[in-house]
Amino acid sequence: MSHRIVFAIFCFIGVLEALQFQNLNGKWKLHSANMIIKNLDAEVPGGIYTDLMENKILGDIFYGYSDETTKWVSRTEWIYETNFTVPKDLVNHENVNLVFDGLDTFADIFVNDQRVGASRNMFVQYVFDIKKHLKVGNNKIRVHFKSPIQVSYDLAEKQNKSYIVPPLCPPDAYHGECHANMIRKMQASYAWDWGPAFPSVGIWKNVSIEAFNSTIIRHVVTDLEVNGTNWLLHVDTYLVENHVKGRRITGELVVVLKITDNQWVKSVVHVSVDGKSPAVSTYLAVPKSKISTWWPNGYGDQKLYTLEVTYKNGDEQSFKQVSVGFRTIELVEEPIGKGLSYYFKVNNVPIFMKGSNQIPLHILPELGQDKQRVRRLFQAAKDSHMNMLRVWGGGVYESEYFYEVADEMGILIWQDFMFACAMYPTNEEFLDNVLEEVDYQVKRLSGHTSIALFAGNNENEAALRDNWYGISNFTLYKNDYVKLYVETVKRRFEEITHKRRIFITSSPSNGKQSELEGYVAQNPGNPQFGDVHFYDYTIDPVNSSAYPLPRFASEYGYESFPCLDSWKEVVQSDSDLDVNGKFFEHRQHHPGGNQEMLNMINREFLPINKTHNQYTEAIIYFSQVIQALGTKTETEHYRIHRSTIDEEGKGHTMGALYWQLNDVWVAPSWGSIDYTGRWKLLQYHVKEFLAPVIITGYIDTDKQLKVYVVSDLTPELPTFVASICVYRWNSFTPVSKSNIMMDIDGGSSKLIHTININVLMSMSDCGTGADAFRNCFIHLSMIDQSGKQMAPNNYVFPTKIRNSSLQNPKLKISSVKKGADKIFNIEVTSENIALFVTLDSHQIRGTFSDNGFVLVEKNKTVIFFSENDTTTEELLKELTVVSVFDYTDQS
Ligand code: BMA
Repeated sequence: MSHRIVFAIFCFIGVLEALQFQNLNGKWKLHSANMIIKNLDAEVPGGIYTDLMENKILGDIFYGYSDETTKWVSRTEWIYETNFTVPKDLVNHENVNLVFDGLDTFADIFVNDQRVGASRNMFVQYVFDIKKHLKVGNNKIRVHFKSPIQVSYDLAEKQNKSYIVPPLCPPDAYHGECHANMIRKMQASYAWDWGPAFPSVGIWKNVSIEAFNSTIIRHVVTDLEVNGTNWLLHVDTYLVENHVKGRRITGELVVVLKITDNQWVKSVVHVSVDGKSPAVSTYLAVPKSKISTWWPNGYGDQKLYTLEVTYKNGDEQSFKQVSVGFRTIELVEEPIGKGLSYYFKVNNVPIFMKGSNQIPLHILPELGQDKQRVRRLFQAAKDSHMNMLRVWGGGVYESEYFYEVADEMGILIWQDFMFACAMYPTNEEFLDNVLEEVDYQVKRLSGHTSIALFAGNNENEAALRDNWYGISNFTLYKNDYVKLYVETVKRRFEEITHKRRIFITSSPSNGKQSELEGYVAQNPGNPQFGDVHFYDYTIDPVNSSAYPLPRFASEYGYESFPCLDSWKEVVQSDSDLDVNGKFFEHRQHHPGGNQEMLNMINREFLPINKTHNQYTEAIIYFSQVIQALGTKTETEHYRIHRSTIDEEGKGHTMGALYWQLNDVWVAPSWGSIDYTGRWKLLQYHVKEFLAPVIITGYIDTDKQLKVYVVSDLTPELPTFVASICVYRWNSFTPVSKSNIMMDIDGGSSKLIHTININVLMSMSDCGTGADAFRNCFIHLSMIDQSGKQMAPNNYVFPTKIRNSSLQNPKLKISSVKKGADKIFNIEVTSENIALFVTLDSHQIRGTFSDNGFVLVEKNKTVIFFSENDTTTEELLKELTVVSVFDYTDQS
């Protein structure tokens, strides 16, 4: 196609264009460098495991022990190749670049057998000048990937001569690879305590050729400030380097914010910038009165506006569109208790951050780009009342689409830089590499409305201070820490964001206090400052007094087993479906994790006898119940204490992000949604314990039952009636009921009732002493004056479930009726109060409106949202319902 025709076509659709792009995605060829495997079809973007599976060289790598048997893949060098035709007008441009949005990780790149460059960082976009290598007609690109295992090993060897940068290898239980910290690749691809080692190689993002004479817009980075009655929308436009020696980039940059179809704010900048590092800054003053504010999920709408940036030079024109949500965000650290507060204000409103930690969307990074996968994750987060997700530092910076959906759904993102649970090198080469990464990722991501903050690393301040790796020269490693996260990452971050964005060096950390202590605090987990990560598998997870009182809990949680249907998809034989067997142990990477779960289960429940063939099923069920209950207790504890400052100055907790939302394979893990997409019982509980208003209670160490109402809503709640009912296990009619009429301010927690538990039990005719605790439990509910439910129902158990006199509920699915499209109403009938009633639709995939619930009535209707078309008969055939009683040893 000639230059003129391109011009004419774009004129017709209203855009001038003489730039040219050629997409190189699609079918490539793949060989091992030793040519033992050759001429395979490969897909770009993609990755080696996917390609080998597609070509049947590998079976399903998520099956059986494949993480062990496929280790040769990441020890092999691989070559991706493609041939393509280039038209004359493309080569005629003064600048012709080959652009890889993501190369994983170490590759040499050849165009027509000439080496044009190399890559060393999976998180960087690589742009190679190929003007002199490309010819009209047929061309060839070859990308030769080294083995990441070999490279990281070689780097570690080299380093060892000066000093060791630990950890050398992950714990044996990970079946992982060593020295992930030597390289800039998804750290978890070398295995983690919830994931397998599949250190992929490949062209994991788009690849294209761009051709231009002047420049192209690469990034548009926006940021907001309030100035009186206006929003100041700062717009930094980063243009592509012009390789022509001495060439300045001149032209016009038009920046337009569309407010409505016929209202906009515009800025026109005359550009004349150095061709080497071209960037243009401008701002728009946007009247606040014309704009609807963007709010996090649960606080209002997520109105997004379109910002269009156009660069013009003669007939060359480059265009980029980004979305802007108008909001302010601050991290408030001011004196409180014996330390500093640590909470977010969005649009000046203090907001309790509720949500979870997200691990990579897929262990094969190219599959993490899948839009459906992204949307499902966010939909679950949104439906579960989350307003924040943490993109954790051992994974990847996620796809563009990921952050777009976060903007659209009002889920704020706590964005870690990709450093986790390790010390890192600080030689010049490594730091240069990190600078390129920070530069690219901050420009790519920081304009997103959803991004609340960037964090330097995950747990590395704590690892250093608490000496996880047994190092003897603290100062040496501390200096390295500061060099990397402060002098490199933070400095570059602040240059790009003009210090208008929030940056914290680590999580957990003490925020400003860590800075005062030279960025490595004496106690990075100090509850008086910053955020904490809390894990203790020896405590009783349902006892809230076991939990700390931090300012912000950014990680905490418990493991559970995914359900049997998920395991069935990955076992080699039925004999592997054994909770005490080799396979379950192989997939448990957290050392001692299965035993920890058993201990937690046995403390609370009496699982059916070991010899019973339902034992594995029972343990899976109980593991999910205890995970849900523990995480619920802990999260409610944090929410309760949003308005507390205790005598030691602790409290004012304003964040609860449990670990972890998703999974990367079928294995025991902290995940609330398993790898196959099935919701564990935790996810159903999350929907309730993160509800905007909750009623909750616990029995404190002085035997006082304390009942709280927590409201995250901004306005004051209308007067409500809270009911505290006591039930005997053998009757649907409560034995006592107290109603409390109350008000609560918006954004607060209030203690609405305190009563000695023994007094309550004897008042309720439950008996005396331990007997009373066996016979009864407490049910909490909350309605407004018109009788409308205001919070999910809740419960408090005065003793362990194993000591309670549960009755056989003889649960039944009494009817299934089809509602609207793919929606079914399921009626569950019970003869007695039933605990943690769990429905399962097995082969018919979908979610329930409610699951794992406490049934205090004879009948309950649950809605089932099927993913696929099905019939009532089919559903009825698959459905099962169980409760604690079914899996409890009655002997
Ligand atoms: C924290 C996380 C992860 C880990 C999780 C559970 O340390 O940052 O590294 O998977 O706990 O152990």
